[in-house]
Amino acid sequence: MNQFDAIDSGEEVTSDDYTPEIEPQPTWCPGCGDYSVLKALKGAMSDLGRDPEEVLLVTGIGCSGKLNSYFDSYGFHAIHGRTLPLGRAAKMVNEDLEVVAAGGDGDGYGIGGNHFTHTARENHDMTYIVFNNEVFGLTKGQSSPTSPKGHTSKTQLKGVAKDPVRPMSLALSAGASFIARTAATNPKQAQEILVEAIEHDGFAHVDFLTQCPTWNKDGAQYVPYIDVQESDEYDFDVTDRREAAEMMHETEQALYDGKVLTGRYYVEEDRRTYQEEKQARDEMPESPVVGQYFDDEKEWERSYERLDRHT
Ligand SMILES: Cc1ncc(C[n+]2csc(CCOP(=O)(O)OP(=O)(O)O)c2C)c(N)n1
Ligand code: SF4
Repeated sequence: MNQFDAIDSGEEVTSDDYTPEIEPQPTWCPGCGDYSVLKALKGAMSDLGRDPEEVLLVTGIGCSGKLNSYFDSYGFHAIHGRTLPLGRAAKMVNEDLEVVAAGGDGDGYGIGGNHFTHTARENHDMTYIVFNNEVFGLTKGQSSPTSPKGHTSKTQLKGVAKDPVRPMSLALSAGASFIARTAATNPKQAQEILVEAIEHDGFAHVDFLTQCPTWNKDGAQYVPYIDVQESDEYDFDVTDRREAAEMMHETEQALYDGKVLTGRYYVEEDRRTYQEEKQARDEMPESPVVGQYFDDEKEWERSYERLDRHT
């Protein structure tokens, strides 16, 4: 039994359970792709029957970071680029918690890029949604790590001189065990992919293409998507690392040629999560540490004694 079993009221969980009682008027621009992420995430949680009390949503700084103002679960609005270390820490002390981290491409692949590679490497059991709109939205459209080479903005008047980050390839080489790309224009697939990502035991990375009609009118995010699992044109094994790498490479190039491919790219089921690795080494208890805070007074007295020794 986990600590959340008592919460289960037996009633069906619906998307509305994730809507704040006093619902704020979203400050996202009309037509912004971020609305789709909110809808897909609420839908995924209700498909999974997860109560809001069992869920922690950690968001970064950016338009995307406003997600937890409109999503009623436990929430933490982290500083820029720091969703993953916070989410990891929460999951380490309370593994019954469903941890979802979410932020923009600037947040995740730029300032938080180091955390991205190491969280993937360690295979923490959590879901990471990156709103990939290819610009810094909140700070008014500067070029971001996923902006195409040559992209012009107020700070890049002569066009970006760098090649863009290839996020799925990066996640794969770093060691993520579930990698997918979906698009705001594809709400059904987005919701299904989020269900699979959240259910996955290990680090699940979802590159979510979100259009920014205010600052990135030329992005490929508006082009109708192709689902690589549905299309006869593509045939690859999502459990085969080499085949997945080739498909990712093709997909990430295609985006910059104006063709949007989406789907599941890599799924590795049999790898231990970081929590399991630590438990196998007797470095982490089987039951959540957060529970011991309430159950085992002595343990905490001992740790306070240890603290005293350092003062
Ligand atoms: C340490 C730090 N550096 C810079 C900023 C300024 N800043 C706020 S949001 C943002 C970019 C957001 O872009 P992105 O992560 O792509 O999210 P979006 O707004 O597009 O959803 C920046 C640079 C900040 N808040 N903190
Ligand atoms: S600036 Fe772009 S990303 Fe931000 S809310 Fe508006 S459309 Fe969305």
